[in-house]
Amino acid sequence: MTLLAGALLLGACHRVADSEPTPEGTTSPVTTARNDGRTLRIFMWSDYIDPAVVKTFEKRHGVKVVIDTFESNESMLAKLQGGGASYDLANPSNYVVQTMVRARLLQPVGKEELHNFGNLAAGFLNPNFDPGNVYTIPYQFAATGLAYNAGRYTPPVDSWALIFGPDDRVKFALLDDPREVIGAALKYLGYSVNTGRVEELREARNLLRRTVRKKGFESFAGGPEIRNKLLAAQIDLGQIYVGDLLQGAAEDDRLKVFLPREGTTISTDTLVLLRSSPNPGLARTFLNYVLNAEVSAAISNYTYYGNPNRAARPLLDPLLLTQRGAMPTDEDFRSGRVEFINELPPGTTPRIYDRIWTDLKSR
Ligand code: N2P
Repeated sequence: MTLLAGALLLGACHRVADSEPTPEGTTSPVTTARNDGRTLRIFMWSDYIDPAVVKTFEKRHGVKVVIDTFESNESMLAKLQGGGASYDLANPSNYVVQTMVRARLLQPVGKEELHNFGNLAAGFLNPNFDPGNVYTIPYQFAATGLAYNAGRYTPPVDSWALIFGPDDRVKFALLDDPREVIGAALKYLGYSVNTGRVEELREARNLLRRTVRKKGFESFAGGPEIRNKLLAAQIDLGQIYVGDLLQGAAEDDRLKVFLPREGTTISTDTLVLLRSSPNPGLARTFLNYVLNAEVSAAISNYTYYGNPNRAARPLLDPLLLTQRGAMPTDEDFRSGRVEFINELPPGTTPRIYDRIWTDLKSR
């Protein structure tokens, strides 16, 4: 219930009727849509699905699923807007969904056709970034934390100061993700991760400039890459999406993660149907499949990400339900300590964020 109550603070509104989850493909038809092609192409965050679940889908439907991965929303958007890639489904975070709608990249998911849509927890339905769930289904989520390998280094405090403070000995990596990096600096300074105030953004930019000039700054990297650097004890600290770290902790229990005391970011990652999808029928069959309780639970039990599926909850690994990074508490949300990244209003603000990022990456 913790997760649900927290998620309700998202600005979600209405409740769907409680109904029994419909098992996919066994006792009921998967979807009324026809399957138009034999290959489904998905553009997804890396390490974000259980390969066994993909294999089962391929076998059951006699199709091939090709998954290409990305490490940030911005790189995903650049590839999709560049054209040329013919994906059926993509996996944007909440805060770029409206950008994709405006760019006419999406078509409705057709939730009426998805028998398993009713499995979703009410707190995740009808979100402010997609009223009525026209274009998105919630897939997974997690907060972003700071991680370390206790075999190499134990942080003296649970604070972003380890990275942004004056100490120059700690070796660290940051996510190659503009909203996460700028968001972390803003949180450290006591500001909102969605601020449009020029003075606050200038302060964050100056802090980040000093930070990437530190001797200890190792690199900008994707989540799984940071996990691997921690596993190999190449860095002391890494900013990381919590699920990516927990995947590593399952392998080596010296890997630890915490949510810094000044607060941190969270986002919901969604699945969307691209307007240019060559196989919208097969894509909807897949959407319905991942909404199945067993399938959804298998995905989160493999990836260690937070799960928005109410019917899947009893099947989740208990570890997931107690991990604060994967499942922030009500108090984390209420206090603003864990803050959702929202889309910035079109205009000058997104350009300021872009400029800060370009400036940092060119240093
Ligand atoms: C998976 C990262 C997903 C979290 N590697 C991004 N919000």
